[in-house]
This record gives sequence, C-alpha cells and structure tokens, in this order.
Amino acid sequence: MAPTNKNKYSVILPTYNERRNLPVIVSLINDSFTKNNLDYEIIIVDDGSPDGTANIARQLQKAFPRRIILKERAGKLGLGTAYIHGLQSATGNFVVIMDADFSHHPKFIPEMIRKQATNDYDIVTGTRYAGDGGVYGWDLKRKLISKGANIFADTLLRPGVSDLTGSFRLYKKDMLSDSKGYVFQMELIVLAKSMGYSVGEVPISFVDRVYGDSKLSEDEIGQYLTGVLSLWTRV
Ligand SMILES: Nc1nc2c(ncn2[C@@H]2O[C@H](COP(=O)(O)OP(=O)(O)OP(=O)(O)O)[C@@H](O)[C@H]2O)c(=O)[nH]1
Ligand SMILES: *[C@@H]1O[C@H](CO)[C@@H](O)[C@H](O)[C@H]1NC(C)=O
Ligand SMILES: [Mg+2]
Repeated sequence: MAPTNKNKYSVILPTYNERRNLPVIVSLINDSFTKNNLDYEIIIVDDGSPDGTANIARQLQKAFPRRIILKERAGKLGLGTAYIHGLQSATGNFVVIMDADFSHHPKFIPEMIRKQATNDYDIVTGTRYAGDGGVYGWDLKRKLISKGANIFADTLLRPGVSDLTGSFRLYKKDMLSDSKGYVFQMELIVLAKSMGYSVGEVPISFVDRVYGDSKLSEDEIGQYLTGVLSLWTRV
C-alpha cells in the first residue's frame, strides 16, 4: 500500500478524434491512481471531434462516477489553449498533462508523483531523452527531427532539461496559475527554469499513436524554429 498522500491530481486530456483511444486510456489512468491510493480527476477537453469523442466521454462519465469532467469547445482550437481551458476546471493541487493517443502511458504517472514528492519539485517532466527513455514507432526522419529540435533548443536556451518538446508532465497547480498564458510547452518549461522553479525528470517510453493518423507539417517545423528563437531573446 502506498503511503498516505492527501494530494489531488487533475489529469488534463485534450482530445481530437480519439474515440477509439479514450476508453482504454481513461481506464488505465484510473488503474494507476486507484492502485496507488491517489485521488484524481480527469478533465477531457474535446474540440468538437467529428468522430464523436465527446459522446464516448459522456459514457465514461457514467462508468467512472465523479471522476470525469468534460469540457467541450466548438471547434479545433489547438492544444495550447486546450490545456488552459482544462486548467480552469481543475480542482486538484497538482495537474498532469498527457496525450490521449497512448503515446504517453499512464503507468509512468505514479513514478512522476513519487519523483515530485521526493524533492518537492514544481514540475516533473517525462523525458524521452534520458535514462531508460525512448521513442518507439517513429521512422528515422521523425526521430531525427525530434532529437534535432531538442538539441537545437537546448543549445540555444540551456535550460538543463533533456526533453523540451514533450508534453507528458506533472505540475504544481500554483506554479501554473503564476505562469498562465504560455500556450507553448517549451516556453513554459524554459521560462519556469529561468524563474527558479525546480524541474525533475522521469524517463518515459514514447510510443507512436495507436489509432488515428500522424502528421507533422513543414509549417509546424517553421513555427517551432520561430518559437525557439523568440524565446532565446527573452532568457
Ligand atoms: N482539444 C484538442 N485536442 C487536441 C488538438 N490537437 C491535438 N489534440 C490532442 O492532443 C493530443 C496530442 O495531439 P497529437 O495529434 O497526438 O499530436 P502529436 O503526438 O504531435 O501527433 P501524432 O503524430 O498525430 O500523434 C492528443 O490527445 C490529441 O487528440 C486540438 O486542437 N484540440
Ligand atoms: C478503477 O481501478 C481500480 C483499480 O484497478 C479497479 O478496481 C476499479 O474497478 C476501476 N474502476 C472502474 C470503473 O473500472
Ligand atoms: Mg500523438
């Protein structure tokens, strides 16, 4: 039995066309928290998914009474604002953000919580690029782009965090309210580090999405480079 932990964890799950992934991910999140005697809620932020993800979420609300909050937005407004939208409903003192497509396995959450508790970290981030972390299911091109993106940002910004572009993280909710408005995951962690917040890391294996299509456009790469450079002028 895990030691008593009075904290509550709000898991923010942004979804866009994840009807096939959502039931299993929710069930695994429940397992991870319940088996470790931890209090949690899941905040699903769905952007009007055409595949009916929200209807699945409503069924899950019945299967997991009082655990699931569904926040619906009318259209696809993007991941960054989805986190902020979900955060407004969070009643926990900690916030976990993760993808709903199995790239982020809920089994790592208890380890992130242990890590946070041991050093009282403000942020614990899952890392694909340290320890036993890794990436599975990507072709060489995508691996190189991701790795290159991290090396580029780390060289320019020197935050001392091995995975800047990942989005599997645990935050103290207070520190998120302080830094609200950062829609860019890397921006948040780099600025938090420069403001003296503490960051711990837990190696994770990142698996390519189970159902649904993957896309990485040249637009996104361009936006990323611009983002790193603008951040570089600020830290
Ligand atoms: N609410 C909301 N969720 C989104 C949006 N875009 C992506 N998501 C969700 O955010 C998570 C991460 O998005 P992904 O599309 O998997 O992004 P990715 O991992 O970079 O790309 P893939 O290779 O397609 O997996 C998933 O749970 C998506 O369903 C959006 O505009 N709104
Ligand atoms: C939540 O997880 C616990 C522990 O694995 C399990 O006993 C319980 O049945 C799960 N709840 C639901 C609704 O599946
Ligand atoms: Mg994904």
